[in-house]
Amino acid sequence: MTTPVQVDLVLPCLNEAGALPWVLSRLPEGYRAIVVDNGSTDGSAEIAAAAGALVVPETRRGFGAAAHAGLLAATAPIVAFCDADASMDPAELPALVGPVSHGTADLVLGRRRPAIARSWPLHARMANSSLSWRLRRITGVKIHDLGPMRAARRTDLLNLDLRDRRSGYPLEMFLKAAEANWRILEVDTSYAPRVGRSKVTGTVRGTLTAVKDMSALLRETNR
Ligand SMILES: Nc1nc2c(ncn2[C@@H]2O[C@H](COP(=O)(O)OP(=O)(O)O)[C@@H](O)[C@H]2O)c(=O)[nH]1
Ligand SMILES: [Mg+2]
Repeated sequence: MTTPVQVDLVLPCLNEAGALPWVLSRLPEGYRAIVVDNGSTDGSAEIAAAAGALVVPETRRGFGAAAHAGLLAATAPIVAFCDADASMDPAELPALVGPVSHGTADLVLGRRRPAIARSWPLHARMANSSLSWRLRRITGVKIHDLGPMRAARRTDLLNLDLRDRRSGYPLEMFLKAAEANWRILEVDTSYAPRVGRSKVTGTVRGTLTAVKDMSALLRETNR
């Protein structure tokens, strides 16, 4: 008998053919991969489908557009998110999902702990640490990293009514969850150098877009 799907794992994917086979081989039992593809040209969608993932095509570009399309396609009680670049290991997800399924947390974030310095470009690490400091001050939630690996109940996430469709999506999720007094927990996760080229914070353009999207959201919070 096959285990019913307990966790849908949303993997936004833009040209991650080199990373997908390993990423998709690391899912724990009872987890289903939802790969959201924005017209990758390297065969990512075919690789994901061949590995048994549910492939969701999304026409609108952007990390948030992909992450949200995955959430809408999910049906499991718990939804997790993870990069599809092999920088983080889906085998570590139970540490994030556990507190949600046991009802002791509403949102669990993976705090990235780089195995080696090269995992995380200095500018991205500095931007993230100053952002985390601001977020601790604004919300009182003790976070040290706005990491992309996370888990929460599907219906809770849908109720947040997230609007950002670019790089502000993870921040909007955190801010709205804090506003709604969710119990937010941070757990350590390992962080390795990604396979292939970064689409967001590994490039100057991607980082500037992320900072712009996130600053707009922080201004909206009015504090
Ligand atoms: N579908 C889709 N996925 C994206 C897009 N931008 C980034 N991603 C994926 O989102 C994840 C995070 O992006 P990544 O390049 O790793 O950003 P970084 O971790 O900041 O370097 C990766 O799995 C990317 O393939 C996009 O516009 N569409
Ligand atoms: Mg990444």
